[in-house]
Amino acid sequence: MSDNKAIGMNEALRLRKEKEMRESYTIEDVQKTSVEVIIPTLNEELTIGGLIDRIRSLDVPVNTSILVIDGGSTDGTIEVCKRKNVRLVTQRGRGKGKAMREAADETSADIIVFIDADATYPPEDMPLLLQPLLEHKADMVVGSRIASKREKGAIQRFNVLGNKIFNKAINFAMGSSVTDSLSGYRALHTKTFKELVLFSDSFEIEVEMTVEALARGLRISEVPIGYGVRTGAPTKLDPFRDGIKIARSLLFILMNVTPLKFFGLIFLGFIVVGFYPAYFVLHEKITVGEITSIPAVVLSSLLFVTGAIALVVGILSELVVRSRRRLEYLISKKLDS
Ligand SMILES: Nc1nc2c(ncn2[C@@H]2O[C@H](COP(=O)(O)OP(=O)(O)O)[C@@H](O)[C@H]2O)c(=O)[nH]1
Ligand SMILES: [Mg+2]
Repeated sequence: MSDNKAIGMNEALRLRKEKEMRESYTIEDVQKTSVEVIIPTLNEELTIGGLIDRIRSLDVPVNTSILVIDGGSTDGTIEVCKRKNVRLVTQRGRGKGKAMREAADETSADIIVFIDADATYPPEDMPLLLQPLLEHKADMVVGSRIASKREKGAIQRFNVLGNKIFNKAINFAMGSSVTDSLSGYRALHTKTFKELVLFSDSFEIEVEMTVEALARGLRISEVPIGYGVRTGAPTKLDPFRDGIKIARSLLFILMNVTPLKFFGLIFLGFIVVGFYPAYFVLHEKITVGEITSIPAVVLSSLLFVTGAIALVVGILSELVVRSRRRLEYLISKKLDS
């Protein structure tokens, strides 16, 4: 994150806060910590009951409660939740991302853990997610479905490829090293979640959370978790339709967060392509002595000019983003003092 001075300032603020928290950190604090396990559901009657039981039988030193946020299930999901006597909220809007944002407004717990209702993420791994948070070693902990702990076939090949491309794009833009930007198994303080500016309604919420957290200089810690094959109802994620939606959102998010890199790449693209007709024109001038290929002159000029415009847009956007972050930093400092 060396490319951003504003993040440097956030970093300083974060380090100060972290030091203060570490000094006051005790086992009693951990025991007093409340955790809300938020489960977004849409027609998961076959798996939700078992998942609730598994969460309830966890042995963790914190006060754990469960909140199911339902997207309008038409199967027996609601009945199962009622039978299990679990807190159930029906979301107002549509989509998993919207459900997660609405659920966060419903909880008064200190920490939120998001987990899918399809029981593909093992709740037994939850202590791994909570530990770095409780020890103040991370601001967001993500369960990463690395190959070694993943059941064979749990993620389709196409989705693995998509995940890799998104991780690479994020890591290039943010200078990070995330390995599973699409994971839905995440833990963070409720306050932190509410500070993230999230607009995603659907499955883009995960990449948005990752980039937003990185842009704010928050520490993302990834812990390897198991990941099972979906055995209940079919997935709600359409790899093509949702993949395109995620890619589109990621492009816009990165454009908003690191505009100079984003438009800088477009600039480079135009310049590299523009060199070809420019070379042609130069070669003609040197060998023939005069330029006859006017289309090549026009084409290379257009490409260079378009590239230059992209660069100017990138520089201006970067200035806007940096001053916005500075303002955010000043406001948060004011609110803290
Ligand atoms: N509340 C709510 N939950 C949803 C919605 N769409 C999907 N889910 C739930 O979100 C979780 C992740 O969805 P899933 O289909 O497993 O996606 P995948 O894990 O990416 O294949 C599951 O528990 C779904 O039941 C929705 O529109 N609203
Ligand atoms: Mg799932």
